[in-house]
Amino acid sequence: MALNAGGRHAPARGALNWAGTARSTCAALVFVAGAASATEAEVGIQGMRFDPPTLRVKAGTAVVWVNREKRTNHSVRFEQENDLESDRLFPGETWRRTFERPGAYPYRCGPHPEMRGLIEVTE
Ligand SMILES: [Cu+2]
Repeated sequence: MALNAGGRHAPARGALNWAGTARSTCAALVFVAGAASATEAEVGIQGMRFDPPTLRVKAGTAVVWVNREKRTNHSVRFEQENDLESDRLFPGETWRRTFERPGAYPYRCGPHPEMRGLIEVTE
């Protein structure tokens, strides 16, 4: 009896497992699709600060700096990478850089070196 019951129920359980797997796969796909639209992250520049000063993103993320000042212009300057620097960002202007490789990317503002920020890129 136990064997019969097991024999009868085993396929049903298998089917449920398959359904369960299919469901999680779907959920994973939805999650990935949601994450895909989030491969952009923003750093505001306001009050002579980068906000947030430290931003952690996944590799492949485009970081967009937005100057939200009323008058002051700034830049985004990576001195440790051949002094890669954005143009001056006037109020309302943006600059974008995509980070493909994991690592730590410190930067500062060209005209205001005391303004510092860090992008941490993870796998
Ligand atoms: Cu500045």
